[in-house]
Amino acid sequence: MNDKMVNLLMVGDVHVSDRPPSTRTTDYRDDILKKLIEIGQIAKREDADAVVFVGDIFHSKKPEKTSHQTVQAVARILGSYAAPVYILPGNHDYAGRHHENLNRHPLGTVALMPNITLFGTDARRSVLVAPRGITDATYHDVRLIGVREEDELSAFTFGDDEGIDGPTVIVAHSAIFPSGDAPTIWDAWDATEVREQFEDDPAHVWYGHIHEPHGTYDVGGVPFTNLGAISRGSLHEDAARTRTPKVGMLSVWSDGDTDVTEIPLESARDAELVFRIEEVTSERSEASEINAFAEALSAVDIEVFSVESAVQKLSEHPDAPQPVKARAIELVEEVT
Ligand SMILES: [Mn+2]
Repeated sequence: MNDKMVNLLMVGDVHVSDRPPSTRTTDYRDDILKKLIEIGQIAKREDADAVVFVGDIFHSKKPEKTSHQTVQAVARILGSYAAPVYILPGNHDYAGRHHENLNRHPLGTVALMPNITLFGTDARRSVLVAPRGITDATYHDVRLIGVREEDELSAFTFGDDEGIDGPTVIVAHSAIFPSGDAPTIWDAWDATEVREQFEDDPAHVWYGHIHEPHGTYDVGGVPFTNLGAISRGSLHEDAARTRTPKVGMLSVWSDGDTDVTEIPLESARDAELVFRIEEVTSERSEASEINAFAEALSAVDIEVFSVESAVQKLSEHPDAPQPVKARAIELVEEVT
């Protein structure tokens, strides 16, 4: 039977920040807040059963870098959504492997809003989302299982927990790439490797963390989707100047079929208005020095995909002049 669905409004990396990334104009924070407001309007208009964030709500997990004013603005906007909000914390939202410390970070404060639930944490790995207004027992809730950035591939393995026989959606903040596209320099996963972990097939795999959209693609009968970040933080991203930020409505039918509807954000402004394109071009020579420095560092064994470890290695490096260190740390923080 295929006659009832749960509509999940899926939102990619957000990266709210008081300070704009170096490539962006000063309106960066307000641009993102407008997108978050628009997402609430879309959820209402499309009658979403839930809004699901796939990680990295804030760019900096540090309280001293993310102001109370910004945290409160995010809390107020997400708290005003008519639908329940489920948030998978991303690597920018907490110190790696330490979910118990989320109460020290901006996201822990946002999660105090009564309609917001964190999942994918040690305390709450999965959540059940019910179709709104439906109490008929013949319809099944959809289970969302969170996979975190620091998790191993085996985290994608899941079983039928007792009493749960509705569809399962894997929501991941992970470096997954379509088959054959995974860059070798990163600790990235080929979607085929992820697919091989499943004992029972999930209805869908939806992931964030990679800011460039991969769209929806089939991996051995399981659909995978990444629509990219809703912010455009970096010109390093190939498509940053041309893509329109999108969210996606993931409709999950009770028999496990899914549909994805991509919804472009109308509040997103043209790239020419949000990027400091001319200034950034003139800063390229500075960037190339930093690239040379980063290359030298690659001789050292750095786990490049972990921002924390890379920043720590950079800040401890004896040969780097202070301004270069500071700038390099900024760039590293912008990458993921
Ligand atoms: Mn991330």
